[in-house]
Amino acid sequence: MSRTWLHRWQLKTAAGVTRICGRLFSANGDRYDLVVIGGGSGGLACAKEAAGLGAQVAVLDYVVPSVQGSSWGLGGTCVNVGCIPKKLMHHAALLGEGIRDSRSYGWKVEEERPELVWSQLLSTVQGHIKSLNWGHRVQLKDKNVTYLNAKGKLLDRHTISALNMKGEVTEVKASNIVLATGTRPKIPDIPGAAEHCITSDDLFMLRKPPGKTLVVGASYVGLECAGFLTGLGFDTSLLIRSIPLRGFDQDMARLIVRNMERHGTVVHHNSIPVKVERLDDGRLDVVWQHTNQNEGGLERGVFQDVFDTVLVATGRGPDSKALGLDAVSVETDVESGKVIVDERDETTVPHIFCIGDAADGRPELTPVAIKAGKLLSRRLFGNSTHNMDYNNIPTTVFTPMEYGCVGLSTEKAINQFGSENIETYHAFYHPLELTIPPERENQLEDHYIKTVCVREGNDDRVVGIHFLGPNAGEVIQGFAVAMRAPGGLPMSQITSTIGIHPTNAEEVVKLYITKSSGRDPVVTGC
Ligand code: FAD
Ligand code: NA7
Repeated sequence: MSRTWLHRWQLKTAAGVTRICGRLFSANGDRYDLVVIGGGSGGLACAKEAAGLGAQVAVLDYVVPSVQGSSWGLGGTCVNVGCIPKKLMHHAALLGEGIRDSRSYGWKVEEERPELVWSQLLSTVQGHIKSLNWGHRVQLKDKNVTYLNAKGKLLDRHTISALNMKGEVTEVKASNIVLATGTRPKIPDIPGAAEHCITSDDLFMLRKPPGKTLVVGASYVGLECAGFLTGLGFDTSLLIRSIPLRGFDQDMARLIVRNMERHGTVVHHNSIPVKVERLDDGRLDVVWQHTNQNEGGLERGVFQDVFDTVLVATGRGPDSKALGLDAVSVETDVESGKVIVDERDETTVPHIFCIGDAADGRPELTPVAIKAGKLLSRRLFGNSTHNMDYNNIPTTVFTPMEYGCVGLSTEKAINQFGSENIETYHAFYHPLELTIPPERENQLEDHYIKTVCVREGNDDRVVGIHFLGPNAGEVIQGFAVAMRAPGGLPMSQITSTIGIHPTNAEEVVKLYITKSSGRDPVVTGC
């Protein structure tokens, strides 16, 4: 531990257990300039930036094992059980499908469908994660950030208790505290769910192949997992309670689900799980119910099937109670449990801040947490007044047919500007590379693009861009830059741009059919 001192003493707890206690001091005295609780995307970025600006910094990171016992190293959700393993598995699924497609391009591939060796995929994914865990530790060391693998809890407005795996408690004093503790999966309150179901915290380290899998929940996490499991060759079903991708543009969400069905995922709409039981052979017997009781099924809309794995992706939430927020009067939202913050990311208590997924009302995305963390440190230690701009944040859903978007959904645009002021430019298009393999034919017509615009004088101002197709994230990233132009992005700016041919991104600059014209938006050819 660099440039820190640990003074230790022993305490008898109420239970009579002896605990090693101590106080951790920074090099400059009895307080750190900054203590960050949570070593994920936001916390690490914030800590490193502050240290680079000369602050004395400590980071506490601790992973409470999942209900099924999964645990991981430094780096938080994104690195260990989020973006990174998800994207690698999505890519593995695309590669498998690419091998199949390659036959149409002249490659001699004997198998109808190449076989996945799950253990090899797992070791590749986990190997990469371990290298990232190590990289984060090295970066903290290089920047003289003190790292404690310990669970943080606020004792007072400037004191944190840090409990490590051995049960030892250290007290750490800080002038500023940043909460960057993220969220964890919620498990539905139905019989058998906690005992037998896994979450995304377990999926990426499953020792056995998941086999026939039921995914419960239609957030992006649920859809992405169901999508890549299908692509990897597992028999996969999905339960959707109400609408898919709540909060996203619903035209796009419907097309994504239609495409997933054509791609092979069995989708049960308007369905909720009722119970999960383990059979003698280890498989899981699941009963679910149609929310419309008049549907068919066993009786009054009740259905049943047996699965090897049940993955619940039914939302995420923070563990605010464990942080001791009540003791220091940091306010949280009653419903979400997330920490209430102002535009400077400050909580209801001065000098205590919250960034990333644990903060109320913030988009739950890694680059958002990272940028917020860096900007906060620059305000605290670099004389900056620059706040995070939470508008026009692009994102991508990595379903088999990817969906990238930036700006407003149609629903939000109508809500904000009124339907009479909205114009939409749209097109169904066929990605050239997918028109060749016959296996892709039934999915071709799902590729769709739209720009949502506000009518302004002679031009339309773009307030949302939505792209369904290959490499959607790569396509949308550039358009997101354009959306941030001062004064906004006129539609004429997009349509006057020359396309790059032949690409899928050029279909955005070729948009010309408006929804109000009522014309068929199917475009073909060059
Ligand atoms: P986290 O990264 O969750 O880090 C919080 C850390 O704090 C964790 O290590 C936690 O164990 C630790 N902690 C919690 N409490 C304490 C405590 N009391 N003491 C010490 N440590 C504590 N985002 C994208 O941008 N792109 C994607 O493609 C994407 N895919 C995702 C896929 C999945 C399956 C999931 C679940 C998420 C995905 N996300 C994606 C979201 C992204 O992972 C999060 O937005 C991001 O990790 C949030 O960063 P954070 O710093 O707020 O929290
Ligand atoms: P969300 O967005 O909170 O979604 C959770 C999903 O799980 C959603 O489809 C829910 O259906 C569904 N759900 C929740 N409880 C149940 C039960 N009991 N049974 C069946 N289905 C259920 O998920 P995330 O937390 O993963 O997403 C985090 C953020 O990502 C989110 O805030 C967005 O900004 C993007 P519902 O729609 O409620 O009917």
